[in-house]
Amino acid sequence: MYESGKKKEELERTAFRKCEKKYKLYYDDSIKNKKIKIPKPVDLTDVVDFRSILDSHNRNGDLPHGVTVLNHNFTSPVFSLQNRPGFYFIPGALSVEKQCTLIRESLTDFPQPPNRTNHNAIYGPIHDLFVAAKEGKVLIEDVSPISSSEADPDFGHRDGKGWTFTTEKDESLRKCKSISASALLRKLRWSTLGLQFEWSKRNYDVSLPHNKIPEALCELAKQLAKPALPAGVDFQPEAAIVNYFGSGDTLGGHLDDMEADWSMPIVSLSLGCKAIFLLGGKCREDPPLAMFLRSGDVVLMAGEARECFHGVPRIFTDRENAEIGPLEEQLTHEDDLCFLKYIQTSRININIRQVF
Ligand SMILES: O=C(O)CCC(=O)C(=O)O
Repeated sequence: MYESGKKKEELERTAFRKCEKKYKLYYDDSIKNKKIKIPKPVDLTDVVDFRSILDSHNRNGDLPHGVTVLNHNFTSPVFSLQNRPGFYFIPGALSVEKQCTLIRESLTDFPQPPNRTNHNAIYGPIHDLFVAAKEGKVLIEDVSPISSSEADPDFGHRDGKGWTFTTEKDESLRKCKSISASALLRKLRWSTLGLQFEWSKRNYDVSLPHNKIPEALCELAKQLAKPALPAGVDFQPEAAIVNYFGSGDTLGGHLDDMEADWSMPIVSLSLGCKAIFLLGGKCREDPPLAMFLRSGDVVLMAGEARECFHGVPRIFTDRENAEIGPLEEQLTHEDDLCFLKYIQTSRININIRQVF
């Protein structure tokens, strides 16, 4: 998924990298007070906005040059780009209720073992991270050696030690390595569902323990994939990557090329704060097209579009630009406030794939 091999200096000079730098979050260092961080202004006039394309299409049937619309039975039209065959954008494809359900699941169920997360390599599998963060728990290193019969097969590198959550403010714990659950939640960058992706090998490791993709997500992805498929061909969701973005987080330009059949789409769902997505060409030298991704938008990449570099150089976490009003109106129940607090400054992307 992440291209290696190319020298850093070569990558820095490409059109894709230049565009990433254009939109990336930089702070204004002319501000004297170091505690106040003001984002540097960025010119967004070249960023394609499919929501406003949708509005004007609904009003008077207008479409900008190079954009076409497919007749599909979704509540929202499906847009495609003449110069990027296989790329589809469905603005507002997910209802606000569905978005909220997926946000809750992405924070509670999806990172549960045997699904792996970026934390596995250091801490091993972590159960109930979101609940632990809500309860103010702390993950501490348990230095008592564990026997091989107790060892969890999913545990990465743990050198005979384990990590456990505690609420105790015991003096003796001061000597242990520890990290708060809320810090871990902020540092959660990805979790994998279904067949587990092994980042170090850049491939799916079918021998790793895994559960099937949850039924509701599987059905949703199958429905959403339809515009990218010929009639009668079905999409079989086998794996998904959930990406979690906080302020300043980016996803560098890459190709998703570890799946066997590139005619099958990647179904990519956006939740939470607005982002900029870059869709490049088949090489990094091709200037990418920048577009906004908002909560509820869905992108499909199939066929030729699977060969196009893409990435996320920016998410907007400030009130004015995040555009999460509908989520704020929906997540008002007391039980939902912790999800609201998280998503007010975060973005979640779920991308679903057929592997074989
Ligand atoms: O966050 C996004 O919208 C894109 C995610 C992506 O490109 C990936 O995980 O491969």
